[in-house]
Amino acid sequence: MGEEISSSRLIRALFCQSVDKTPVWIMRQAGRYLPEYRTLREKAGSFLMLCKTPDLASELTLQPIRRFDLDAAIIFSDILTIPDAMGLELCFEEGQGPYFKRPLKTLADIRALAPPHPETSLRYVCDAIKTVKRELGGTIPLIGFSGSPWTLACYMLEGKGSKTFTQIKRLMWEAPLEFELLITCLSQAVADYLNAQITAGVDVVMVFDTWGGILANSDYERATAEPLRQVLSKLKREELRRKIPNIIYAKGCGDHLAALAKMGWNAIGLDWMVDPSWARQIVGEKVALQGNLDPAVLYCKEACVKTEVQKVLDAFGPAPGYIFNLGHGIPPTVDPERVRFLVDAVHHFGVGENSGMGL
Ligand code: 1CP
Repeated sequence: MGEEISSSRLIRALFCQSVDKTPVWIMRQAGRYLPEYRTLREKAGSFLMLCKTPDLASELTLQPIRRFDLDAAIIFSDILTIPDAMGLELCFEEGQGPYFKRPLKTLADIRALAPPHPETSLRYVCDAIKTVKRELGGTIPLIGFSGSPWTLACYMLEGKGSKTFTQIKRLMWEAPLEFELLITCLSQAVADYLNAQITAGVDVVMVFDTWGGILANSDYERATAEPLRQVLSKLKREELRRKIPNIIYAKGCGDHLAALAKMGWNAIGLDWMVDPSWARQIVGEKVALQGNLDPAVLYCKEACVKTEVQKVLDAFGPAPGYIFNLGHGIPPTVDPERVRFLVDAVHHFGVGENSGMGL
């Protein structure tokens, strides 16, 4: 079983080895665009109930795998589970995004924080991982994930989503000591959480630095680059002789690709604003790249999806070390049939023998 996973397309591509076909998976591949997700969410009553019930989280992880010929599963959860386990109390209300009942309001709130114990307060994620691994039976790899320390801190100060996240920036500039305390605590929390997911059985770990791109160039190093380095230095790279590759998704961070490559991530996830051949030049041949189709393409007719997929494949080229994905998560109103077309088009037009699907 371990052998099969280590020779899967995704794992081989993450280690920059050759593959029979370009691997493809999709950020947020489980979610609202799938009718079977909406049905289960309605039955469960809330998003959090889905995350915290291992059988439901496992079922949701597998839904897109049953429908499409995907090369990886990603555990159904959310990046906001760490702050929830730290006592901020994650809530979801219909028609609203996620928010925290108790966001960090004072410097004393920050000083009182401690990294959670993933084996207890995030045990539901580890249990869901074990169930999914059993269900997958060694067919395709399972990806575990966390938000980056900076991205988590953005939500913890603001209490909810934002375009500007001014609260965390104020803290960073006005109270550098407490900022440092918060980021250091989160770096430990992220590393512990990912290591617990590795112990539970994930084959790959991915860190989402969704908000690294809102930082001024001069703040990037201390706010997100150094914490990411801390996480990476604590991250297990092997578990029971299985090598566990890692991916950093760095939205809006095209300017920092050289720094990210130098940190030692196995792969970097790119958004659609980055030119693939330029990115390849910057990161060299030893770092895999993942991405970066504009998610909006999925609203187009099939012929157009096909053209845009081919453009992305051509831009990354045939060299080993490439995984097809969108540049960000799939929007909730996309037609699942477009996703099927996309996945099959990647396998058809990517590297390897064409499978004759009549595209
Ligand atoms: O039914 C619903 O209304 C919930 C929608 C939903 C889903 C399906 C949310 C709320 N999270 C998720 C699952 C989720 N989130 C996954 C599942 C695995 C997968 O199939 O990929 C993953 C990997 C995430 C990661 C996540 N959550 C990120 C990082 C990636 C990214 O998209 O940038 C972020 C920033 C979040 C926070 C979050 N959770 C949910 C929403 C709507 C948001 C964004 C909030 C905001 O910024 O306004």
